[in-house]
Amino acid sequence: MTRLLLLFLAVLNARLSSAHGGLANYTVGETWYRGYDPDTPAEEQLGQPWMVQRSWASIDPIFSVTDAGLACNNPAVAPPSHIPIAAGDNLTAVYWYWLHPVGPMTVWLAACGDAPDDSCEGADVNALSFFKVWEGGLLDGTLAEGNWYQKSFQHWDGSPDLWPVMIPASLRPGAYVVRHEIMSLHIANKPQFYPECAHLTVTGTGDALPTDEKYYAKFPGAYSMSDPSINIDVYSDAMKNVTNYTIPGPPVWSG
Ligand SMILES: *[C@@H]1O[C@H](CO)[C@@H](O)[C@H](O)[C@H]1NC(C)=O
Ligand SMILES: *[C@@H]1O[C@H](CO)[C@@H](O)[C@H](O)[C@H]1NC(C)=O
Ligand SMILES: *[C@@H]1O[C@H](CO)[C@@H](O)[C@H](O)[C@H]1NC(C)=O
Ligand SMILES: *[C@@H]1O[C@H](CO)[C@@H](O)[C@H](O)[C@H]1NC(C)=O
Ligand SMILES: [Cu+2]
Repeated sequence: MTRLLLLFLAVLNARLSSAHGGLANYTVGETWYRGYDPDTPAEEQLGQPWMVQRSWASIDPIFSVTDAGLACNNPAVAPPSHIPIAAGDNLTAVYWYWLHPVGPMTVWLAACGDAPDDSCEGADVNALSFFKVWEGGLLDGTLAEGNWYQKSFQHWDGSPDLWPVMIPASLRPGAYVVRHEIMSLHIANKPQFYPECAHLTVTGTGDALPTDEKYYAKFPGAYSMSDPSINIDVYSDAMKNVTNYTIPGPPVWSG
């Protein structure tokens, strides 16, 4: 009895923890870039010449808006390589599965230096100034039952969940940290944050960066539990029929 119960609990626990997830790979056109895999030993991945993503130790969410891992997850060990991409091209984030339906998804960039040959390897991601280049929230319907981008990007047929986002065409060339974040709000007043970061070398002929301070944010720092879009119970009577959702953080800079 006890053994069976323990076995059952172990299986249940594996199921529940696999309900979380993260950003596994990136694609640019037909080219795939391998991300960090928390199920593979760290020593087989950290420092490998092909690695383009900051490391993340587990698929579990971050629960606190003041966690240092809100920037680029934990422990966010810097990779040696950068993904080359032209401004104006799409970077696609690949998730092998995603199960949570409620909450916004955002993509951010932070410049690591001014020269095109600069690297993000030495960057302190908690000190970088990130600006948001894309966001997807409630597309239609209600907070509780509506069609969030987070719901619409999921596939249930075993094919990967793809999240394509354009790098602004006018962006100044250089090295950038790209930060993808899924915020899951399916548990009342207990937001879950799933950030992952990679390093980019952006090429192009543009010279733009946001000039207005209102576009910039740091992690932690960008979010607060006093934000009604973060500390929210979407299933409460007061909220469940609401059909608008204000995505937290600064406005999107589109170049
Ligand atoms: C995707 O990333 C995983 C690790 O997260 C890796 O095992 C796999 O080889 C990658 N796929 C491709 C096509 O690069
Ligand atoms: C490129 O990304 C944009 C979102 O920024 C998306 O609307 C568009 O469908 C993507 N294009 C391709 C070819 O995936
Ligand atoms: C929410 O909408 C449902 C269906 O229209 C309705 O039955 C319910 O009374 C509404 N709840 C509130 C709090 O407005
Ligand atoms: C919906 O819009 C109203 C009016 O702008 C705003 O006060 C409220 O916070 C919004 N609701 C959500 C959940 O973002
Ligand atoms: Cu989860």
